[in-house]
Amino acid sequence: MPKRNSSPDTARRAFLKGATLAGAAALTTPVAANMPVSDAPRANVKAAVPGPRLATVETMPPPKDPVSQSTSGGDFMVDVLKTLDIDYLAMNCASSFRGLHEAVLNHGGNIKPEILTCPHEEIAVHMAQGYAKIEGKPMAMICHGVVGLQHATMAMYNAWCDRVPVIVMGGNIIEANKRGPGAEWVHSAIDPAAIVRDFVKWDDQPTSLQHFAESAVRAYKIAMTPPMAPVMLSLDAELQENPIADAETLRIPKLSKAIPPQGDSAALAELAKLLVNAETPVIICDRMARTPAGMTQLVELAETLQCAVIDNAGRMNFPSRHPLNQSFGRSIIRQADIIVAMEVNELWGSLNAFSDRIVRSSRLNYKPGAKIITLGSRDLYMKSNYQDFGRYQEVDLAISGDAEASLPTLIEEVKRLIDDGKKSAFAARGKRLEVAKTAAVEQAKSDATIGWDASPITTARLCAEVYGQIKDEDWSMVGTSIRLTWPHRLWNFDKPYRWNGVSGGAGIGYNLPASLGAALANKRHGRLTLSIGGDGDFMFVPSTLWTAAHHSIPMLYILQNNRAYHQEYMYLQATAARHGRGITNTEIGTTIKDPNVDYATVARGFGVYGEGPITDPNDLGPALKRAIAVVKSGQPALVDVVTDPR
Ligand SMILES: Cc1ncc(C[n+]2csc(CCOP(=O)(O)OP(=O)(O)O)c2C)c(N)n1
Ligand SMILES: [Mg+2]
Repeated sequence: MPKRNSSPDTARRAFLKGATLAGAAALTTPVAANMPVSDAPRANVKAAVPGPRLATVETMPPPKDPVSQSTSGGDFMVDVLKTLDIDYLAMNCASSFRGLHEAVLNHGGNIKPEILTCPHEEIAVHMAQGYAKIEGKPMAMICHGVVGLQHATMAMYNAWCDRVPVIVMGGNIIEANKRGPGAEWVHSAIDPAAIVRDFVKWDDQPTSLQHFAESAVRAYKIAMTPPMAPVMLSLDAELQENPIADAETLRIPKLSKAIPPQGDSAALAELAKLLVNAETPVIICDRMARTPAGMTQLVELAETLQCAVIDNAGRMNFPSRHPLNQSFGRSIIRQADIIVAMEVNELWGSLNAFSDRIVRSSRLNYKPGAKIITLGSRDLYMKSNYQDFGRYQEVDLAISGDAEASLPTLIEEVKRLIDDGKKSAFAARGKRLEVAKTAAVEQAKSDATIGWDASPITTARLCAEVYGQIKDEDWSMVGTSIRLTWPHRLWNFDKPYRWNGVSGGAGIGYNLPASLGAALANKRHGRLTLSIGGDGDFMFVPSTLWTAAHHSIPMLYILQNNRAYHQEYMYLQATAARHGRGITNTEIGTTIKDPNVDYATVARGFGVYGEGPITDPNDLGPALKRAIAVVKSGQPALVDVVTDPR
């Protein structure tokens, strides 16, 4: 990478030199090449619109001179994307955006954006989700009319619930009289974004190139303003493919990113007072750290107060081994007199215990009378249909503002209020928390030895073996299978890129492609990317491995193969038990056996190094070592580990 394509004449592509570009970064010089215009790649109408109903298209006389135009709207669109510093365009190719696709290659030189070939639109969006969380900026994806968008939807939902920016684009043919019969009709819509409008932050369907420029810049700005989220632009195929009529009037507007808002300063001062005077303050955080500074600041606040931090791990918020990290000692929430929730999406779930085993019931998990304060952008953005906001939680003070942006002021206020008396009380509190933390880590290490030599391999042994192999590398753990908490209990997550959060919408099929997107972002930093994913998750999107091999994206993917959709298997068992009918039938529809999948062979089939299935725990270390050597050489590798369910 990047893969450059040969390109047609510069003259045709340099048309925009005359366009007025105010403020935006200067246009990147189009690719120089000496290919004569007549040798430029031609559209293959047959291939672009296959199917028996297209006889009319196929029997039409070939166009007289398909290269008579010297500009295309797609070229201008590419120039707009370049000013937005978009490195990648993930896609599954399609005729509805062939104009933009061709312009990316032949006008843009397949650089900024560079095309990522994805066998499924869900892979493309999930890659963008994983990438943005490491890189701190979005990538773009483009999909085919209504059908590609339908494939993209669940991943867009995950990214939306996860508050991650993705620039989604889709091809469409707006004018009915311009659509070819068959596919171009069934793939077009008057309002393509209708299907995703509930889970994008903004969308538009530009009807001119100037409109495109303004909407693309606006879309980027909206996507990147906290709370971040995907945005969607529908692109008319004619607008992409036709010559530019008005080059001299086109203008790419300046992008000015919105500065994330701090919470109200008086409210932050009030919060500081509550925190400093509290006996047992507890901070709960989820999608708090937007940038590496977020973690540093949260550490500073917690250390200043010597208070407990519960990290729900939606981002890399707080070092896992920090003495104040009490994420696996949540009973502290029951002792808290002040609870501060930072960028916690569903606070009710953190403050209440819920059971659905017999009847659906819940109970408070915090001390009655404890003061609850929220700090975050959650209250600033809400939609009605999809219920990702969770149950209503009563709070005492709701401070609206970006938590990371508010931390410096909060820290300053807290420091101002601390005297020597407080300092020594805080130090004693910190000592107690440190003792609890040390005990929790020792307990985790001891728990991890249970069934150490068992086969199938315990998930604890798996995680311990993996950590043994990576701990001296500059590693980045970018995903885990459902409910796998061992890494956070056992490993030292101490840098902002050590962890990349979770799916957001709990839509399975996230982990493999999102991990690959994160691996792409990590590649240029030379980090060792690894991820542990469930077999069920893998089965949705196995062809992600082909993209990994095709684009040489190094990633160690460890398949936690319990030969089941085990979470659902357990739910079904609990339900059958409750209904008093026994669990003998519960493997039906919940297991991935008979036949067992040979994932290493699947990986090799996609051109990826594969190890496994590993069933003997003693084989695990050597297999991981071999796979890591492959990853360090710049290629992806998969290790299939047959584990127990947990
Ligand atoms: C798109 C989608 N389909 C189905 C589910 C329901 N579901 C939740 S967990 C799960 C099992 C996932 O299997 P795997 O990745 O192997 O993890 P395991 O539960 O075995 O640890 C399923 C199917 C879901 N969350 N999302
Ligand atoms: Mg499984």
